[in-house]
Amino acid sequence: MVKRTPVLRAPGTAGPAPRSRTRRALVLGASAVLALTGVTGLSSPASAASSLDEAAAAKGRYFGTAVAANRLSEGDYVSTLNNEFNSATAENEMKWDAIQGSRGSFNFAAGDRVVNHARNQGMQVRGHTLVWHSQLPGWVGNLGAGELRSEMRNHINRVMGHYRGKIAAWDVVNEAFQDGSSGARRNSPFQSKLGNGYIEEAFRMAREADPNTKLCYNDYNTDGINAKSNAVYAMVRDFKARGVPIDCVGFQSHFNSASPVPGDYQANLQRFADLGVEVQITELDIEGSGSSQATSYANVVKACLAVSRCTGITVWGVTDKYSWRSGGTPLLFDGNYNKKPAYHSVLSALGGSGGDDGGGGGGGACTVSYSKAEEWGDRFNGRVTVRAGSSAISGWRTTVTVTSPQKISATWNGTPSWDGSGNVMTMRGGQLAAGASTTFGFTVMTNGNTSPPSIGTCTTS
Ligand code: 9MR
Repeated sequence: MVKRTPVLRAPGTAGPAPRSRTRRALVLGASAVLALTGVTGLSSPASAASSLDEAAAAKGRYFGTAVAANRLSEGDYVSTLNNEFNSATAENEMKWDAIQGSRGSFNFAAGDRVVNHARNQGMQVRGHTLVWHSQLPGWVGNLGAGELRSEMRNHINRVMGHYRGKIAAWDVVNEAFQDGSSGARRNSPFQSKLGNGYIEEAFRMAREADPNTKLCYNDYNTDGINAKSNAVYAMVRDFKARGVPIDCVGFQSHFNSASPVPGDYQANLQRFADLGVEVQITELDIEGSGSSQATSYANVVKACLAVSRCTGITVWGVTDKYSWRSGGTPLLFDGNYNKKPAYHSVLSALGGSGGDDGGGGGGGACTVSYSKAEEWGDRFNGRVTVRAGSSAISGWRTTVTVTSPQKISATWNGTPSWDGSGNVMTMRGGQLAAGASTTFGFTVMTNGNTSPPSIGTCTTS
C-alpha cells in the first residue's frame, strides 16, 4: 500500500541549468549527485549503468523490445518501456494485414503510435515487417504474378515512404525458409507466384524506396548452425557477392526447452557477420524461470557482445503477461513488472550494476532502479526500487536530484531529508533481507521542466 507523507516542500534556490529531458543522463546524474552530497562508501561504481539500455549503450549496442500500441495507455508498461529500452519494434502494427488489410487502403494509425512514442523517448525503431507469408491479407494471395509483383512494390514504397527517416532497420523479408533439414524455401504466395527471385526483388525495391535505412532478412530457428541457417547463409553470401542490397540479418531467438540457446550461437552469428552484414537479435524470449532462464539470457547477451557486428538485442515484449507465449514466462519482467533474475543477469552481462547471474539480489550491498509512474499536466510520480544484494542490510540511503525549477512535493515509503538547494533529497529506509526489495515514491512538480530526476547510488547503513 502506498502511504503518502505530508507535503515536504524544500527551500527554492537556483539549481543547475535545466538538462535535456533524456533520462539517459541518469548515469552522469549519479556522478553529479555524488559531487553535490559528498556521499562516500557507495555500493557500486557511479559509472555503472543501472538500466538495460544504458548498459547496452555503454557497449555500443541498443537494447530493444517489441511494443504493442494498445498497451501504451498502461502506466507500468510505459514506465518500464521508457526506463529500460532504447529501441522499439511494433509487435504487430506494421505487418501487411495491419497496414493494408484492404487493397489500396493504408492505415498507419497504430504503427504511428508505436513510432511516435519511441521517437519521443529518444528510442530508435526497427520496422517489422514488409514481406511475410503470415498476417498477410487474403487479397494478396489471390493476385496473379504480375499484379502481385506490382502490389509488393507498392506496399514497400508506401510503407517505407511513410516511415522514411524514422526507422533504423527494416525486416524486409521475414521467415522465407522452411524448418527442417531441407533448407528449402517456405511456400507462400510470393514464393509460388514470383519464384526464388522474390526475396532479391523485395530487397532491391526496398533500397529504392528508402536508401537510408538498413535492410534485414529476419528468421527463426536460424540461431545455431543448421540446415535452415545454412540456406539463409548461402542466400546472404550470394547477395553480397552479386551486390543485392542487404545490410543485416535478424536472428529471432525464440527459445524454450525444446529449442534451447544453441551451443554454436555465437559461432553462427560470427559467420554471418563475416559475410559483411550486421547481425541483430530481433525477437529474443526464453521460456522458463529462475537461474536457468537467467543463465540462458546471459549467454545470449555474451554471444552478441563477443561479435563486433552484433549491434543490438530486442526482446519480444516488455512483460510476461503480454507475451505471445505468456504461459512460458519468457521475458525479463514478470506480470507485475518486477525484474526477474533474467533481468539482473542481462544487466550484469551488459556490464551494468544491479545485476547478477540469476541468484536474486545483486552482488553489491544494495542497488537502486528508477521508473516513472503516474503523470499529470503539472507533475509526475517517480518510483525507486531499492534492492539488497546477496546479504541482508540493516538500512539504506540514496539520493533523488531534481532540476530547478522542479520541486519534490510529496514522498512516501521512506524518510526524506534535504540539502540546502532543495534539489537533492536523501531518502533513507530500514532493513532488507538478502535479495529483498522495497519501493519508495515521490511527486515532482515540473514547473514546466519534465526532465527525469537523477538517482544516486545506494549506500547501506
Ligand atoms: O508476437 C506476435 C503475436 O502477437 C502475433 O499474434 C503473432 C501472429 O503471427 O506474431 C507474433 O510475432 C511474431 C513475429 O511477428 C515474427 N516472428 C515470430 C513472432 C512470434 O510468433
